[in-house]
Amino acid sequence: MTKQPSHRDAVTLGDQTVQRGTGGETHQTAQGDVPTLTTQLGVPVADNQNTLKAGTRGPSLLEDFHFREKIFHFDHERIPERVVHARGYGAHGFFELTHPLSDVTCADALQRKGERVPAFVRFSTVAGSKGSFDLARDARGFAVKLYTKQGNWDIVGNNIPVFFIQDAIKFPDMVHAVKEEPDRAFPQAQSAHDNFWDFISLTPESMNMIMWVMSDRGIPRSFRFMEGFGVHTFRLVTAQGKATYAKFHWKPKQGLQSVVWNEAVKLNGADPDFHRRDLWNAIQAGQYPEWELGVQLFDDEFADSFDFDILDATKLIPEELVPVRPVGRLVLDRMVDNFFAETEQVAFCTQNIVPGIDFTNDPLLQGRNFSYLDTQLKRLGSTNFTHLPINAPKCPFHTLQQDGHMAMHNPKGRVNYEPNSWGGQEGGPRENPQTGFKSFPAEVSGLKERVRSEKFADHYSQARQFYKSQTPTEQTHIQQAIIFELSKVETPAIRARVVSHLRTLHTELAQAVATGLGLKDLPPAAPPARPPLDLPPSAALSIVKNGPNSFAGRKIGVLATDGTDDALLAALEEATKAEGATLEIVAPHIGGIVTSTGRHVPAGQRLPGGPSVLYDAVVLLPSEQGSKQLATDADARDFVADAYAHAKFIGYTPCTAALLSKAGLEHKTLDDGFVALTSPTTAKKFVTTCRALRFWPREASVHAV
Ligand code: HDD
Repeated sequence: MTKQPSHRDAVTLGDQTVQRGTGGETHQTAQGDVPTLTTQLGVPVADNQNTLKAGTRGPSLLEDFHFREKIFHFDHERIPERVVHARGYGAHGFFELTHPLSDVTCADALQRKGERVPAFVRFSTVAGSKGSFDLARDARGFAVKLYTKQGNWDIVGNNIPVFFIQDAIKFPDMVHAVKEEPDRAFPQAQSAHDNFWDFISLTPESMNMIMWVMSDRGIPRSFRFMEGFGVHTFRLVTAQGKATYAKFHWKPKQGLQSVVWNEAVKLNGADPDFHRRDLWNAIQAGQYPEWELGVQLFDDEFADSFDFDILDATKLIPEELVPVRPVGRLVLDRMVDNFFAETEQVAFCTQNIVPGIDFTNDPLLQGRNFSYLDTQLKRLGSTNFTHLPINAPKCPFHTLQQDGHMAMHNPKGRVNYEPNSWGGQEGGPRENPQTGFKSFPAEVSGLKERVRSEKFADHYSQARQFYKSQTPTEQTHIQQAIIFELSKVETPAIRARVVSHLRTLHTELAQAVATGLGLKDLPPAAPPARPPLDLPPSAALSIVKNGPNSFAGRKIGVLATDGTDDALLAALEEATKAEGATLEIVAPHIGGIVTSTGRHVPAGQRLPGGPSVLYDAVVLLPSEQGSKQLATDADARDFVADAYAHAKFIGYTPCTAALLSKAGLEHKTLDDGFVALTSPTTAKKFVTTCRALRFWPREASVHAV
């Protein structure tokens, strides 16, 4: 057989010199600093483009070990996604103690002011699968792993301080109900369907959580702008064995912020990765997000006097009753090197606690302590998942556990059992009654039975309190969210059953929802197991009341064209930077624009790919000529109309009248959410105005347009 001539030669493509392979494809070969590709076992690879064949057009040969290894490994790339919280995004950082808690706990990480421990945090949605979109209406996971000197401590929380159910035995039902329906496999990442609301309508203990998820907490603007909560009551324990109850809070230094529902719907199309991209961009830009860890501390006396059971995870303790005491700061300053190795393989377990921290008898927490360890085995495939670098402790550790799939640390030497009589170093690690973990010796008594405490029976009071604590804008959002969701429910009886619960919870809310659903008669109120209390509002429960006092970390979208006023743009750039915010040019072409002074400014987005939902505020800054062109462009019209409808602050120049009018807005009727940019000094005023984040007074009129 004659050998075919080789087509391998060097060609220049753009700014790169590359090899051309026998199929005409281009690729680089190892030279200089470029390392040689190898098999898993280090054998150098000569050709990564062609399988080994018998003859140029001949059959592929089984002998090709490089091909077989490559495909074999590829075939096994996927591991089961998490049964809940499948879609998530993680980052590294540290926890720094600012206010030691040595008076209430011997936990090593909480002793010395200024001391830092490494941290890894994974944020997530709950219901959607791994590839679902970020702006689902859902709770968000907020799972923190602290690599302390006494072992790993996981606080596996959410951005909502309460939960749907009181007992872990109901978790599979609750999750089945919210996930896609099993026959049709939809809807994906949405609670707006019959099964979910059917379950909810039969589970009144979920009412408090429902208020939270239907509020704007269910559609956060970014992971950086949401709170985190440990949810359960835990125990802090001193070396002397004194215990104090504790609830954990993470408060974002960046302030709270959410989007509106219509924006969320559009964001999911415009950028399904909106939240993960936001975290990535912020950390890469050195804008490290930060949260303050706080604790609510209380004793048995408070627990006994409190209206609810502190073991009931569907209830919170208002901050007005027990203030949040600051403890430290969590800073995320490094993205992962590899998503799979770290974010996908990180294994959080509620059972991961350290000396000085302990569980309580919360029946949800007790059940979780089984579930997480179990699920990691299924997901990661081996009891040795703790050997993965992301899961391994960063302090010394010595176990006598051995073997199993993928064992990377086995005991050294002869001794793998205890007690043994070898003594000293040779005898291996031994238990340590002084420093070892000791469970708080809580007294236990009672009959063995499947029951729930009477004190768990009030399901409406805190839900009502939450609703009452919101601003009118936020209350409207809750009403609209429930109307939206129930309008997707096909079974009228389910809708009516939910409204019955709402009626027990808050009559006006029930009435608004009933009207929105077109229900002729308000269904009777659901009979409560315990008459609801009328609790006072709590300001800490509202997002709007806890916004930032700065526009830092937010993003302005500037709609610009060739000829855009350079002085105004430069002033905006400066004011934005001074505020710690970012600015992105949205232009007719991705190549960017040339301003009035001939300066070339690159574009961040081409207009059709850069709708205003991607930004916290927008500026309309085209030239006069550009403005005329944009006035004929549907994407430009939507850019303006959406920014207006989503109550965003809008900066504009006089020449944009035609564009505004296409979006249904006239100069003379513009509200206070618009700032005219007439001189460079007004640019600063615009950015300062944006600190309020949204111009909420506009919202009521938006629906009337
Ligand atoms: Fe859970 C994952 C938070 C109740 C069973 N849960 C998971 C994650 C978070 C939470 C943040 C993702 C962790 C990560 O990023 O890897 N879960 C909560 C909160 C709850 C809660 C705040 C109530 C207070 N969970 C809960 C119950 C059970 C589970 C009652 C079971 C009885 N959760 C799991 C799980 C998951 C999980 C099946 C799926 C993937 C994983 O654990 O690692 O074990």
